Amino acid sequence: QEYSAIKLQVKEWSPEMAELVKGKVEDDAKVYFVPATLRPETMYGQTSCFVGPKINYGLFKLKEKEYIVVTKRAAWNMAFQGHFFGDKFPKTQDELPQVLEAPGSAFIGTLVNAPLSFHTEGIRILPMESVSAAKGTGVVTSVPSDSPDDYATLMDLAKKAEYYGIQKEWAELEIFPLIDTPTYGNLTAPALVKQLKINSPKDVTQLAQAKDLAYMEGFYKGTMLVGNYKGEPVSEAKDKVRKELYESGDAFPFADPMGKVVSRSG
Ligand code: ZZB
Repeated sequence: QEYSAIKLQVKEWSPEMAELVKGKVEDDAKVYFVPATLRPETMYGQTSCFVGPKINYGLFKLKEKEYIVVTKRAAWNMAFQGHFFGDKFPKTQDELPQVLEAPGSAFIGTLVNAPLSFHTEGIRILPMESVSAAKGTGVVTSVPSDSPDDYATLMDLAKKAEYYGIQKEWAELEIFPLIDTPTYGNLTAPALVKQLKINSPKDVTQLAQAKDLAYMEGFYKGTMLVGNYKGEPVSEAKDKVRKELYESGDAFPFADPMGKVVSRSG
């Protein structure tokens, strides 16, 4: 299965990162967080972007004045897929063009611009404990309308904003309906979270079940309510939105050879 790697450009660093990038990244360079998604058709509904607070991330130089934030493991995969440096191929992970390393916690509060999102003012980098360092890019874009994990995490972040060291409003951006489904209406994730009585991101068994149900219902029975393919079945719109994102340069294809094996085990 192919992931789409979406480019979320940094608009304003968290105070901690603003210090760290000084002298390491040119002032006029572009830096992107790069989540991997299987649901490009839901990108209209991005309300935040998650990192694992304890996971280590690198800032890797992609080309002149362009950097990405992903795990080293993902950067290494990207190197094999031809996304870095045309000429000098890294022989080991240590040869990757990493300019700095930081734990996910350092990024919390960073403001990024998410392609296609209705929140054009930008969305925040927020912590999610269940992000896996061994899958995708270690960065996850959050779509609470259609991803039960994202919805449950955002509810928890808003409830315990102080504990997480975030501003409550960052977790409370408006959730717009994107996809209509016969069984769960137009807000599939909140409906499933309620129906399966999910109270927190720690309810992993129910969340795994909710995720499967949301995937199936969305893909086979969903109809787009927004965007250029409004009125079309999700099964047809998905590839069209993906193609659009690739052509605009806002995303690129990304395969995760190992991630695929672990990913459907939940
Ligand atoms: C946006 C999105 C919108 C997603 C949605 C899902 C849904 P899978 O099937 O297990 O491979 N994801 C990606 N990388 C990670 C990671 N390292 N740790 C935790 N979660 C990760 O899952 C792929 C999906 O899991 C990806 O697609 C991403 O979230 C998340 F409406 O991106 B998705 C019903 C799901 N809906």
